[in-house]
This record gives sequence, structure tokens and C-alpha cells, in this order.
Amino acid sequence: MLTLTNQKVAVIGLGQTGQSVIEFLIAQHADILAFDTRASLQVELPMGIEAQCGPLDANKLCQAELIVLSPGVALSTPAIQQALSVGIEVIGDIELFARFNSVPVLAITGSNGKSTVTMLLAEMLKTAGKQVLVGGNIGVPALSLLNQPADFIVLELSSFQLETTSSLKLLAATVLNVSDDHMDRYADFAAYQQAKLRIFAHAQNKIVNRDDPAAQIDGYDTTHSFGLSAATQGFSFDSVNQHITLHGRPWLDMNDCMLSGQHNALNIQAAAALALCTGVDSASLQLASKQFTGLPHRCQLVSNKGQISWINDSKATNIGATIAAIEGLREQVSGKLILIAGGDGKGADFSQLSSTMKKVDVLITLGKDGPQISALKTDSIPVTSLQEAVQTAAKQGNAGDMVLLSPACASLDMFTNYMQRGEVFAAAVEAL
Ligand code: UMA
Ligand code: ADP
Repeated sequence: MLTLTNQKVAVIGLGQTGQSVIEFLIAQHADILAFDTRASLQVELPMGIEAQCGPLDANKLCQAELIVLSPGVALSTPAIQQALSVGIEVIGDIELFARFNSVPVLAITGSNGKSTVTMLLAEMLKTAGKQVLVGGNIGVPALSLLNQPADFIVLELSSFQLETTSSLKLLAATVLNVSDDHMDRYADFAAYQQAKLRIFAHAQNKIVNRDDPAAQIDGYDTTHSFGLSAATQGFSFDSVNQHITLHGRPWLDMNDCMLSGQHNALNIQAAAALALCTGVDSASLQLASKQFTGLPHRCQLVSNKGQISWINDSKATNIGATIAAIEGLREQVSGKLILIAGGDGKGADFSQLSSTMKKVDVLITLGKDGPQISALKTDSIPVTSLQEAVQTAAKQGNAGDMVLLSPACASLDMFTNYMQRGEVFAAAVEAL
């Protein structure tokens, strides 16, 4: 049995993850050193634990036998590289979880759709009568799930978390898709993609997106695949009849589901393919798919004010998500599609949005990287606040139009997080 008793363990980053790691290490009777690279912290740590704030001191770090790194701190940080070079092991909270967990785990990564698939998969398994715990990047640290009764654990994993994970055994895993994101943290797209593909390293069942070469591994089994392309094996989509098919036969009518758009047809397929690996019956998966209402801030209708559909897609924090929203919603709009976009682009190349932008009639931009998006369309309208964006959209809009907040950017240049951005949008619409 693995033991950390009396081991000197450095915890780097004292956000949600770091705090869960400290709690776990206290129970393991480890000797804890706590670090955060921010100048000061408003975090209350357990008695006896003192945080060292500011730039990481490599000499102090090198006193540790093991380093547990938070996902918000890059592995490339020089002090961490120095610790690695002298042979100190650096892992993340998911690796620590993997070493102590005994419950079967299903895991999801990808640039977009992770939270939706994670929650839908959990609902599918619960509908089939299973006891399920959910955690990871979705906001519940994985270590907090240990030692709780469960038939299955469903984990949403980010590329940051996968970078520091090496022995996570999974009953089933998927990479939903890979498109540009977090380019401010990775050397290039290939480095980001490789971090995501690490999820398959010890996965018993690899659930692969047939249509996304960046999300695939060599020699995958098509019976465990999903995609929009026609296929006689695995999950597919019959766009004429709006049916999800399994092994070439109709499996679920999307018209019976509350989720809409082709990206959600893919999300349902991926969740179902993962769920089938647990041996549960198809009927429960179909029922859960029909009942699932979707998550807030993801293509969510917040108002019909002025007979305009006001859609909050604030969780679209990268280009891929905004493309999915425009492609998925355009056909539902009889009038104009008015897009509000912009924020912190995290180093993305916005030219990838240009062909989809042809489906947008009016473009309103804001935020740090708003000018880069503005440049994609003549007559775009730059504004300085989300309230001004909503007022401008209201002036431009008529009955039958849709106003879509789908920023293609993170929110942190103007808001606390994507949820606050979505709430400000809904409140501004309400105030019209
Ligand atoms: N930070 C520092 N110095 C530190 C520690 C953190 O500057 O020493 C900064 C980071 O750069 C980041 C912020 O503080 O801006 C928070 O980072 P963190 O690692 O402390 O974050 P946690 O509070 O532990 O939350 C993390 C995930 N955060 C990140 O990956 C940045 C949460 O995902 C996750 O829900 C949580 O663990 C529980 O597992 C959030 C996220 O934004 C939602 N994830 C990214 C995404 O979805 O795109 C990957
Ligand atoms: P994540 O957890 O990966 O950020 P979410 O389910 O929270 O994924 O959705 C984030 C954004 O991505 C939302 O704007 C949503 O509409 C969009 N989205 C959801 N599923 C997909 C998909 N399969 N492909 C592309 N975009 C998607």
C-alpha cells in the first residue's frame, strides 16, 4: 500500500486543487510545504500550514520528495523544471487520486463539451440505478471523491490536469474534440493535443471521435466511435431524420431531446458510448438523454424580449465553441443573427472564425481581443461594455432575430468568470 506518512510533499498553488491536496495530505500524515506564486492570498489554510507566496524558490522546492502541482501553474515554470532535473517527482491532484482510488472511473476531455458530456453521462448512469460521483475540472476536486460509496466516478479532465497524470486507469475515456485553446500556455497546437491524448494511456475502452483527426489515436476500434459522418459501426447521425444511430440503426430521435444542435448530438453519442462500457441498458441512456436540459451559459435561451431570441453562450471561451454555436443555431433563426464576441483570446488565431463569420449578419465586439475579431467583418461594431453590447444589439434587432453572446474568448479581462459574464448579459437583457 502506498504511503505518504512523514514524506516531505510540496503543494504548489493554493486554489481549489491545492486546498484539496493539503486536506488529503494531512489525513496521510505527510509533511507539507505550501506554495503559491501569487503575491498574496486570501485563503484560510488548516492549522500549522503556512503558505510561501511569490515567485517559486527552487532551493526550497528541492527540499521536497514529491511535488503536487495545481493545474493553474505551468510545468514549464523554471523552478519546477529545476526540481524535475534533480529527480524530484512532479504530479498533479489527478495522479494522486489515481494512486489511492479503487472505484471504476470514466473520464472525459476535449476542447469543448466536457462539462455537458460529464453531467449527461452521470445522469445516464444514475437513471440506470447506479451510484455516481462527479468531479475534476468541472469544479469538484477529484481527491474529495475518495472513500465515498460509488459504483462509478465520472471525471472531467483538462489538458492541464492530464499533463501531470501518468497512471490513471480508466474503464473508458474520450477526447471529444481538439481545437485551439490555451495557446498562451502551450508551445504549439501539437503540445496541447498531446496533453489531451494522455487520457487514453491506460484506458480499457477508448471512445474516439471519427471526424476529428486531432482527437484520435492510431488503430482505434470503430465500434466504440462517434461522429456525424455516416457509419455502420459505432454512433452516428442521420441529419435528414435527425436520428442518432447506433451500428447503422436509429437509436434516438434528437427531436425528443431538449439539447439541440449537431454539437449536442455528438455530446449525446459520446456520453452514451462511455455509458455502454459499464454494461447498463440502452433504455436508461435514451431516457436520460431526453430528460437532460443542458447546463446554464451553454447556448441557453435567456429571454424572448422584443420577439428576439437572446442566447447566453458565455461558456464559449474558445473559437471551436463559438463555431459550434453559430453552425448549430443559424438554421433556427428566421431573421438576422447578431453575434456578441470578444474577451481574452488566450493567444488564439481568430482567422479560424472567418468562414463561419459569413453566417453572422451583425457583429458586436468587446474586450481585450475584440479588435482582432472585429477585423473579421466589415461594419462590425466595437463597444466598451457588455451592457452597451446588449443595447446596441437591441437597436439592431427585430422580431425573429437572434442575439447570441458567444465570445470565443475567456472572460477574465472584464469579469470574474464566464458565469458572471453570462449573468451580466442576462441582467442587461432584462433591463432593456
Ligand atoms: N495561480 C497562480 N499561482 C498559483 C496558483 C494559481 O497564479 O500558485 C493562478 C492560475 O494561473 C489560475 C488561478 O490561479 O489563473 C487558479 O489556478 P489553480 O490551479 O489554483 O485553480 P484551482 O482553484 O485549483 O482550480 C482548478 C482548475 N483551474 C485551472 O485549471 C486553472 C479548475 O478548472 C477546476 O475546476 C478545479 O481545479 C477543480 O479540479 C477551472 C478552469 O478554468 C474551471 N479550467 C480550465 C478550463 O476549463 O479551460 C482548464
Ligand atoms: P467544456 O467543459 O469543455 O468547456 P461545455 O459543455 O461547458 O464544455 O461547453 C462549453 C462551450 O462549448 C459552450 O459554448 C457549448 O455550447 C460549446 N460546446 C458544447 N459541446 C460542444 C461540442 N461537442 N463541440 C463544440 N462546441 C461544444
